[in-house]
Formats: sequence, structure tokens, C-alpha cells
Amino acid sequence: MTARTFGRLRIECVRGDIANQPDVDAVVNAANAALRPGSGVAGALHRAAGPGLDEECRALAPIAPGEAVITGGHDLPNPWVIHCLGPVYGRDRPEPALLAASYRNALQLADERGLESVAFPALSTGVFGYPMAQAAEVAFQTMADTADALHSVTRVRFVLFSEADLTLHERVLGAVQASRCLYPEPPPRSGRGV
Ligand code: AR6
Repeated sequence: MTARTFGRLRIECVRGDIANQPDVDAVVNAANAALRPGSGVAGALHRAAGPGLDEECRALAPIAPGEAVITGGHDLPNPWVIHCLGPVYGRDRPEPALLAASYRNALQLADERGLESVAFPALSTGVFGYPMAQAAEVAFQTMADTADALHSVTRVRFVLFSEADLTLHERVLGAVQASRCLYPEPPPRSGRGV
């Protein structure tokens, strides 16, 4: 597990199953527009949550790319599920702006509800075909950009399915942090009285 902090926001990367993250307030669903059970993340979350989640979702559908809505967690170990519709790569344009909106809107919803912790999957990188390295950069830049505007959310977990996906995300997270910390210490004084 790798963790980096941006202001008061801690971002963790772990390998695991998004449907088995009992120590976070909300898990994020990589949803379809109709908010119905699907494959991948949506399938795993709806299976674990039971039919009550599908019922609650019907009243909130459809949603548009970049939008996020919140429901209860039903039989999941988490009190809340935040449903995001990421962009389909090559169809919903501009993809980076729509993917960034998904992350930003999910974080804002969690913050409005006073939640402390949120676990995300890598939105749009499965069935929706977004190249993973590009998607990871959008995700972490957006989280870093949003960090200062958050009041209650202080911990974000990125849950990756495979070791290769985890390694890639750890690398991108480190690079995003490094790009924002070019001068972590004050530059040394020259000593020449300039
Ligand atoms: N836990 C963590 N990550 C997972 C899990 C899991 N249980 N299952 C898959 N992943 P996807 P999308 C990874 O396809 O691209 C659905 O059918 C996966 O390896 O779930 O946004 C919906 O109904 C990939 O890296 O989401 C929509 O129609 C990432 O999570 C559509 O797919 C996202 O994969 C959404 O497509």
C-alpha cells in the first residue's frame, strides 16, 4: 500500500475488491447510465449490496457522463455508495474533462454528506476503455486540485484489481505529487548578500 498527502487529503492505493472495503464511509460505483447492475465494479457492488440497491437506484436514473449520485449501501459494509458514470473512451468527449468531473462530483457529494473516507475504483478503465495511465493521471490531478475545497473528506482510497494496475497507479500518484512539490524546502541562500 502506498499513500501520499495533498494538504489535508491522504490518497492511498491498494490492491483489492471495491466490494470489500469495510473501513470507508462510501464506495464508488463505476455505473452505467441506467444505474443497473452490470459487469465489473457495478456487478460486484450490486451483488454484495443486494436487491435494495437496485430498487433505490431506479428513482435516480438516468445519469449523464461526469454526473454522480449517492445511495445507501444496503447489504454492503459501507453506509453509502456513490454512483459515477465515467466517459466511454472514444465516444463521450472531451474524455479527460468528463472523467475529472466524475471524480470531482463524487468527492463533493461525499463532502456535502460529511463523510470522512471514500474508496474509488479506476473509473472508465474497464468496459469503457479509457487507457489506464491517462485515466490515473486525470484521477490524481483532480483529487489534488479538489483537496483544498474539501472539509470532511480526508481519506481517499484507490482500489485496484491487479498488481500491474496497482504498480501503475503508485507510479502515477508519485509523479503527480512530485510535480506539485518542486520546492518542498525554501531554496538555500546564496550567502553573497544578493
Ligand atoms: N474491485 C475493484 N476494481 C474492479 C473490480 C472490483 N470488484 N471489478 C473490476 N474492477 P468497469 P467502467 C476494475 O468495467 O470501465 C459495467 O458493466 C477493472 O479492472 O467496472 O467504468 C457498468 O455497468 C477496471 O480497471 O467500469 C458500465 O456499463 C475498473 O475496475 C460499465 O461497465 C473499471 O472497470 C462501466 O465501465
